[in-house]
Amino acid sequence: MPQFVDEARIFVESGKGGHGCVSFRREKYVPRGGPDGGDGGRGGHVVFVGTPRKSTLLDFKHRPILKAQAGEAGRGKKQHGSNGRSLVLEVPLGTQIFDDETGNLLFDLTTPEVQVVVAKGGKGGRGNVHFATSTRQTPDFAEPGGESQSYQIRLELKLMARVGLVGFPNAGKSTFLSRVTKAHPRIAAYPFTTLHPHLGVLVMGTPPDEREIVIADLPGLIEGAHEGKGLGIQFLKHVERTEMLLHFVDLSAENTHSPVDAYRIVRNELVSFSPDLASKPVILVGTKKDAADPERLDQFSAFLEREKRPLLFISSHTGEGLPALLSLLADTLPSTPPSPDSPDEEEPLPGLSEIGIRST
Ligand SMILES: Nc1nc2c(ncn2[C@@H]2O[C@H](COP(=O)(O)OP(=O)(O)OP(=O)(O)O)[C@@H](O)[C@H]2O)c(=O)[nH]1
Ligand SMILES: [Mg+2]
Repeated sequence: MPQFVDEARIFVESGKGGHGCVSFRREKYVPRGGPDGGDGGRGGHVVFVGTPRKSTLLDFKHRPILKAQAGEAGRGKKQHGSNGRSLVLEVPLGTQIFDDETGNLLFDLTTPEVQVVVAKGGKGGRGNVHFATSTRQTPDFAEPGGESQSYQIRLELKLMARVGLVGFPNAGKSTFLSRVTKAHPRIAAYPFTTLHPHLGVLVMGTPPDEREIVIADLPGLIEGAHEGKGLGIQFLKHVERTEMLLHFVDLSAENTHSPVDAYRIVRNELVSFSPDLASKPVILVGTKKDAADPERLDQFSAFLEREKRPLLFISSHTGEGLPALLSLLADTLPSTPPSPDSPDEEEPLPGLSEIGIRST
């Protein structure tokens, strides 16, 4: 499992355009050849593309400066300089690109394989062949290549999942994910087994009505997570884009807290992180039904009834309760994810020039 890095600051620069060439035809028996200086090549762009094949921004930690190739200068005999190679950088789906100086969000890469040009390569300069006129037959100048663009940007990954799993450490989140998806998260009988978020794909229904629902498993939260205790709450940003949360509460005697306390503590941490996140629909799930302490089971049932919530108990070991939970999940989630806030999310946000980072 590659190291999980969800933020990176980098400097990107496109390639300059190649200069246009000043040249004149020189051939035997052609005493006064006209201009034949070719055009310079275009500079390479710096392009980003979101892909589900990547899950971390780790690459960028080691490559903080990224430059595309410059265009080649034009040559005599009307030869065009070659274009600079664009730098196409793959980032995990859900990566946001910010202007690091202003903090403005520039692009949000939420659709697979959509490319955005962050720094546009300079135009190739025109060679002197273009500048001959009836009165100026020997133009001794050509256009210089266009300037490059350079920006200091910040990349921030916010995973794309429709459902997020939250709860105390050891509540059984990863076990559930491994049971209902093909993901293989690490599972162990101690807290903080999961050190960073990871995704699993739940496949529901049968073709042609098959649905894929991406679920994000998070590290456990403890009291004071919003002050940095345990692994802190910084990972909660990865469930900000979800449509709903599954909040898991361990009903076994091993839980150091009563289920209701365990629920309340995690709930407080969610509220401390963001009211928006806390206002998402939540399904409350009692876990480890096979090993549930009867008193705790009763206490939690009474709590759920008071809260007018469905009684949902699962055992990821025996499979009990999983069909009921999955069908509630399917009923709660619309069959197609809501479209993102802005319809042209891959387009630069208003106020930005067509391709560059800043409006000029
Ligand atoms: N008896 C029983 N044990 C379970 C069940 N689900 C999970 N466990 C056990 O509970 C322990 C913790 O499970 P994990 O899935 O790693 O818990 P987690 O919530 O992902 O924990 P963190 O990653 O530390 O936050 C493991 O020893 C699991 O085998 C269950 O349904 N029944
Ligand atoms: Mg885990």
